[in-house]
Amino acid sequence: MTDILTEANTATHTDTDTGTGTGTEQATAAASGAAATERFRSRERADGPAADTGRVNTLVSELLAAAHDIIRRHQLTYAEYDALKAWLIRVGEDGEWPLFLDVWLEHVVEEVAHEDRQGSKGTIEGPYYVPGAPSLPADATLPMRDGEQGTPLTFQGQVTDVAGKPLAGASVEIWQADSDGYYSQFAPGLPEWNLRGGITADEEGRFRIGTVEPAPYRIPTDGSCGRLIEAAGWHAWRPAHLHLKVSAPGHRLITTQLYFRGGEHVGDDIASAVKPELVLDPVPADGGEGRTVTYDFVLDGE
Ligand code: MBD
Ligand code: FE
Repeated sequence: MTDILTEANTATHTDTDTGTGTGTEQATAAASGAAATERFRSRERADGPAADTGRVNTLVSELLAAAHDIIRRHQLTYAEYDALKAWLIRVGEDGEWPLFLDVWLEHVVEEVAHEDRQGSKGTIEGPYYVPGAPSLPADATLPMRDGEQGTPLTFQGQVTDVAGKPLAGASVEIWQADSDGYYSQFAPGLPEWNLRGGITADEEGRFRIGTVEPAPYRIPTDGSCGRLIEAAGWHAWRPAHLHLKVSAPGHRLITTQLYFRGGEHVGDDIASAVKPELVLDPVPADGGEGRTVTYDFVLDGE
């Protein structure tokens, strides 16, 4: 079967495409997919209600009816049906279900889940969060390699409630890609907790985190999501971003991401996860190297 969506893709996400790289091993879609699938299976969601099995009939019936409608309107052929089947099988083999779902569906789930919030905006979590990162004090530097590449960034701010009351001891968890666009635990050659940390804010809810600016993230080109992107003629990029989970007892946890004004793909994120409120404006650091930015978080009450 000639397969428009599953033929081997010769382009790989290698060190040479992205700069200095993570070492001799190459990052592959299947390896990062397998890690993301494992991570998803062992995760527990700390926020939101449990799933309601009473909705399965309605939701799945409507999803299938939408698919039937597309098949009729576009006169789907057997060759296309077979390509779809082969591709769906490959997504599972590559472990890319977490990536596929988080890139193309999660943004709408997040929009629905959080439309009633008054406080800071959230956005999608994506496939690369790992709980249990090293605990850090309110003024700290994220774990990183000696000579970690990338523009140094000081990310600081305060966590308050919707009335502006500081939330003492709030938790600010951060995870991000490095300056080559790789996440620790999902690409080879990186220290386990590189650029991941759990900060406890001070008595006034303030924090100051030393890190480096991440690079934009490219969906692996050698897996099934990459094949889909190529066949559809889309681009494979997410803008550079910091991921955060901000929480305090008695308040709703926010999962969010922050982007950099003027950065590549801030205007056309493949994961549709940019909101205007989430774009940072860093300024050159006072008398130091790199840049500084202040961003405050407002948490809704429970
Ligand atoms: C990412 O880094 C990410 O944040 C999302 C949502 C999807 C793929 C890669
Ligand atoms: Fe990300």
